[in-house]
Amino acid sequence: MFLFLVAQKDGFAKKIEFLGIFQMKKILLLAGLIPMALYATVSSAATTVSSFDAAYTADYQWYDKSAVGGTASVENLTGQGGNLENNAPLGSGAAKLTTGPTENHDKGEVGINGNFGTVRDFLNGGILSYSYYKSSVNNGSPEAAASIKFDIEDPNAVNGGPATFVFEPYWNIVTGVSTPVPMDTWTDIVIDGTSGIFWHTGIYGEDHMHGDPGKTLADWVDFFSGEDFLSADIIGISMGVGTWNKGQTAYFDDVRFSSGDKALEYDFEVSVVPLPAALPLYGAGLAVLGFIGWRRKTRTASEA
Ligand SMILES: [Ca+2]
Repeated sequence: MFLFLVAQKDGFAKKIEFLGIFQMKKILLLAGLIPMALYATVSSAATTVSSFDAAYTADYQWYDKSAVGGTASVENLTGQGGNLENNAPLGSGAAKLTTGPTENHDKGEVGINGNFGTVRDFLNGGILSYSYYKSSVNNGSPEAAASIKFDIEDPNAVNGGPATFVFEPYWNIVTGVSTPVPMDTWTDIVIDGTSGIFWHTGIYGEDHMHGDPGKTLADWVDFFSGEDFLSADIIGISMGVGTWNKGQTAYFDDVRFSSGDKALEYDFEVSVVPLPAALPLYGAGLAVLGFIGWRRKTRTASEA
């Protein structure tokens, strides 16, 4: 009888132990799957940008190029309401550029340096795109919104730059006609070699255009026919508002560039869920395991 009881108790303990191991595996599996799922939702083809470096550190690394009273930040749109939050183009965050209320020299700007191929590459099927949102709050200029810019350099020309070629939404709603930018709504921009006009800051002896409407890159190739603009290198991409755009709150997101063998997409989001942040989930799993172990001990003790 005593031996039987001991055998039965052992059997019971083994059953509990088996359940314990089974549950432990299930819990660890769950604890492992949850952060993996979180990680998967924030991992896509897009590169997530969660902050701007204070200065250039490396190619393809976004950095702050703001001047004077301009600011650049990555914002969480959750809780902001309206189209800003509810029609956000990619994820729940976006980049934000601001200028102060009084000074024309304020500029909010961020950018990346790198090797983006030649103008020829871009004219041969390249695409540049982004989404922008112009806030009506403190709006000091109906035409201002986040602009997109190429830095272009022709190292083989005497006056080959670098120069900045600037695409501004207000020149491109009706091409070449200054048009107020829609406010409090997200707008998608898609530019290729023959659509989208850019003004430039001076190249090949041409003067800084100071915001005159400009031309498509294909038309600039024709305009600079005495130069080898097709072979010029695209060495930077920037997003900016200002100068001469007071009181702006300009958001942008989902910046894409594809040309030649380059295919870049940037999603501006306050935070990626990093794996260390998932550790509390593992901790919770371990706590449950501890509880099972405690219960097993308690129940085994009560059987004794
Ligand atoms: Ca985003």
